[in-house]
Amino acid sequence: MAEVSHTALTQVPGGTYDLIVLANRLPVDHAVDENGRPCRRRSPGGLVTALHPIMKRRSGAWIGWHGRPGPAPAPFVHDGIHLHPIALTGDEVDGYYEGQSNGTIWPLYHDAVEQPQFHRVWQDRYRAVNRRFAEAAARVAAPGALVWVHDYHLQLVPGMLRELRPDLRIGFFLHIPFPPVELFCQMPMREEIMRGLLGADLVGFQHPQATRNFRTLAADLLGAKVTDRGIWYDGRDVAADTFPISIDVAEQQRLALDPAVRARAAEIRRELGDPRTIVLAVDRLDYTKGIECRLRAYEELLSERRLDPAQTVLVQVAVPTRQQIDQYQALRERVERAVSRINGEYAGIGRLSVHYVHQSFDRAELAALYLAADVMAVTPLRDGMNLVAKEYVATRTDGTGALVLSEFAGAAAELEEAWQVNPHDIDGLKDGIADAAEADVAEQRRRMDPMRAHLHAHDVNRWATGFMGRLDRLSRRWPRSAAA
Ligand code: ADQ
Repeated sequence: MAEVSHTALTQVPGGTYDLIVLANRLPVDHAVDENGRPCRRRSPGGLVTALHPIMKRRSGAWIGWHGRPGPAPAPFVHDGIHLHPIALTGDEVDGYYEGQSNGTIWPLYHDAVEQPQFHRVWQDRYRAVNRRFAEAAARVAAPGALVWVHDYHLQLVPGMLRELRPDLRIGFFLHIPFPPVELFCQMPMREEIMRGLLGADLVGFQHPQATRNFRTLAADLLGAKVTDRGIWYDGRDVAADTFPISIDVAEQQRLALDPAVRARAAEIRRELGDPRTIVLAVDRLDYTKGIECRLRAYEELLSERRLDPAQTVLVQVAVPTRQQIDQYQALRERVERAVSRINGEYAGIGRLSVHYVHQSFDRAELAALYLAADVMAVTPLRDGMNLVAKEYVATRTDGTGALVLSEFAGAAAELEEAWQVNPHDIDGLKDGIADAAEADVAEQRRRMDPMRAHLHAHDVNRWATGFMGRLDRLSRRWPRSAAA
């Protein structure tokens, strides 16, 4: 990605922004320029791509952590967006980010596939950091501004911000699943989190089941009145609805048609020894992504010769993530042991059965991998959406390729023609992968074409404008004179 310059703001225009995004991280990463000097680059994520044009057009502000413990840099402008960094101490990174966000909420909201940990000191730091975000937004928002809060790190912010600035229109979007009552109710902060979310005017989820869970919890836990129109709580109406996130389909397609990317895809196939079947998996190295079940299924398929060990390669890209957290270190060890066991048993000299890559790639290399793969295995145990599945489909411009997709990924509600599997059922998972590997081109296209058409009609721009348009339209229920 091209580096974009940034300039420090000499005067921060406090209280003037009409549009504010709050997310745990700012949309820039620390990097090094061609002269070896530190610089900042726009992060590659889909959220940034989706919001960037709107933020630029409306001169919006983005509030988030800059990614390192210690004091925050002064606000600055980067690529047309006003960035307001939030400072976190080392203890807050431990308690709010690695603790309450990723040690409690992340596993709990993903079906507790790993045991959530509950610690009061984590909860205190989560509250303190959420308050800091809310106060920062309250300081810089113009009267009646639209504020969009993102994800599980900041669930208390809507309620806190509403108390500080009742004039604002507040939206919240959860990128991960929202759990059923039985699981959510384990959380010591359960009422507080529900009240925090219900501080928003509009709460958005990836999947209809998450929206249903939220509405049920609002009634059961807080006694809110839930009707077809919305949720009536604390004298206000709150809308809750489903807004499945998507990808930049045009950009993905542009990459797929780039001759350099196509040449690289052919080269990858050659480098892998031109096997008959390349199975690809691309995930953050996270216990929710179902990597171990997938390796088990693949190993059994080789052992039973349903996949020919001499003619099949699995490329498992596992992006490093949350490496300070014990559960992630333990997962890495287990995955790497399984990969060496499979290679020890089925690889030959100069021929691996599993290529395991614990690295981050740029978009072009990832697109080349998608083009090279005959079968894409996206088999998380639970996932809010899963953009990798959508990226694979959008990249296959000629309608070939086969997507094996977990029914527990949010994307399964839209990509219905994929080979859908239950990743906990190893026999079913094996059948899905084996069938996908055997499908002829006609069968591949029969499934790919409708999925590709769906993505064209539902790209990330539609997601962002759909959510913001809905929030924009919601009538302002609070007088502007109440502004701070
Ligand atoms: P994630 O859990 O991070 O996101 P996902 O939706 O798959 O999961 O997004 C991963 C992104 O990282 C994709 O755009 C992918 O291309 C990229 N990526 C993967 N491997 C990479 C690599 N080796 N190098 C560089 N980039 C790589 C959370 C939720 C999801 C939800 C998203 C968006 O957990 O369910 O879909 O947010 O809402």
